[in-house]
Amino acid sequence: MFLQGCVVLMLSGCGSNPAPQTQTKAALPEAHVDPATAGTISGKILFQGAKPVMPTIDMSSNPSCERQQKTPAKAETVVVNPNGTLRYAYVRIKDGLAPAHWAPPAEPVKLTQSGCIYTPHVVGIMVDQTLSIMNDDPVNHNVHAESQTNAAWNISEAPKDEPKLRKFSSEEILFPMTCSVHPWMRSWIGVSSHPFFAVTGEDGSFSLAGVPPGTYTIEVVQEKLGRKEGKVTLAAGGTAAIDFTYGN
Ligand SMILES: [Cu+2]
Repeated sequence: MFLQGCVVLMLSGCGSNPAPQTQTKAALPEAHVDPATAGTISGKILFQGAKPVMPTIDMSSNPSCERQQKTPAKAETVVVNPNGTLRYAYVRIKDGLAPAHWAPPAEPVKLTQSGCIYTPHVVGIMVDQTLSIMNDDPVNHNVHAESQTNAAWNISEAPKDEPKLRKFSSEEILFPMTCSVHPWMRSWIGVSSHPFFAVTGEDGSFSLAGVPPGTYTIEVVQEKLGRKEGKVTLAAGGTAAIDFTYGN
């Protein structure tokens, strides 16, 4: 649904794009999707084998964090859903789109620090889209973007502070967002140059809507289990399916 929203926004919002910031972007034509021929690529990220057991996060070094957990929080490094799929897998079109500049949605993507945990655990955002980082906790956090293609940064955020707003100027998939105060805090950020990405949820599925017809390389990135890719061909106005399987 989110992806569909991106495309609709881009189709209607091209006139209000911010000025291109780099020569590369300036040289690219604005993306255009013909709704009459666009289709959907969908699938599931499966996990076979013994489900990994995630350790309980030790927050004893910071009682005010620990007090916020009704039950001890578990790490989210590998989360296998009850239906045998993987949660928090980042899926995207890696290759196959015509070169174009895709304008980001105007609305920010939110990343919240709550109970001394980053939510969501994996964040998908577009190049030049605003990331709004909130601190819902009664403690200081130190938001550290450990990006490599994009310039890394590290900012402190006081309890209930105004959201910190940041953008990323280059595609980069994935990099960790950590907290210098609480070493267990870690989310992963995927910065995409186009809107065709998704993060799997409780059913492990993804759906990339509004995709122009073509042959595409689809990539899955999981923070611990690594990258996988496969090819799909999407007919005009059609649907295409591709599943990926991780496991041990
Ligand atoms: Cu923190």
